[in-house]
Amino acid sequence: MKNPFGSDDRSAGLVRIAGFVGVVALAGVAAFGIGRAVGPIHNNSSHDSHSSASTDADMTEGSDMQPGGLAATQDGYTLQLDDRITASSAEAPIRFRIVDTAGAPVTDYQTEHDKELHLIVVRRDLSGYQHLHPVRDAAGTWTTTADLSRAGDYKVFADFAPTGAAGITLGTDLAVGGDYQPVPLPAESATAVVDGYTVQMTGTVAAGPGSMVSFKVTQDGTPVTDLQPYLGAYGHLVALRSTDLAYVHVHPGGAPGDGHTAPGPDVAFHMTAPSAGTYRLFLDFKHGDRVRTAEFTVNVENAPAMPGHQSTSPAPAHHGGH
Ligand SMILES: [Cu+2]
Repeated sequence: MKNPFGSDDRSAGLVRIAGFVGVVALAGVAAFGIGRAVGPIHNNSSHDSHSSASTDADMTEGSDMQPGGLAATQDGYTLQLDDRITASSAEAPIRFRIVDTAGAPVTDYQTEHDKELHLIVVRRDLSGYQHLHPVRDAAGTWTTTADLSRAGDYKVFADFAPTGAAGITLGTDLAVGGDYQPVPLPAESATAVVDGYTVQMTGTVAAGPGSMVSFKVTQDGTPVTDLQPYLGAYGHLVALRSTDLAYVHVHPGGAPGDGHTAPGPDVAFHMTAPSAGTYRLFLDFKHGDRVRTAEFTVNVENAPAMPGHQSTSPAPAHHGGH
């Protein structure tokens, strides 16, 4: 690890994310209720029906902020691992299926970011992040290998969209036998170093509507302007909440070939945080024909108290764009 003894020193932080948690809670409850009724929680068409819960149109963008990955079964789909316990190995096999309510493996998927399914494997202490692309057979069984050389409890996320359904992220547990020595989360930082690249994060994310965050990639002090497309973008970002590994959806801010998105040095994303707390961000980018992952610890702060509520802390200067 880059910083195995990293403290949780919030004063070191450069990145502050303000969120309107109060309003988010209202919008979230409405979105969740509707989502249960019609199926997918990512149903964007549910926006209008709860807009009265908010005084700001931006706040109604909330259904997409419902975090995924917290359940192995959701919206009628189940992530089924063949083996929930495995021996440590640098090339540990992982086999799984996505099954429907009848137990039948799903074999029809939509392509998202160039792939039918994205598999994220990470240890519970948020170390050892891996973004994998398993291969599916005709019967619907997915296979890949992961580096599970270190013992511990792992979380496996499958991010996919069945044909005719909304995107969904299922999460399940995978135990790797041996002596588990969890490492503390590295301290908050807007700068990450990986493979000789330095990546600087800028931007403030509001919890409700989402905001743009940007990452500048430099190599030996020189901005990298020839990033290679990876998964249909110049970067792929996953954010996980440290308390429960909630999987936060992040969308690229532009695509290669769209006429205005440059191949670096800056890569932008639209991101939301579902609550205050500490998050780990994993940015995959491709350069020199290799995919590299820059990791950031970000502390998301609570929004100022809503009108009518008491607060003892001074109001932050920044109100998430208002
Ligand atoms: Cu992927």
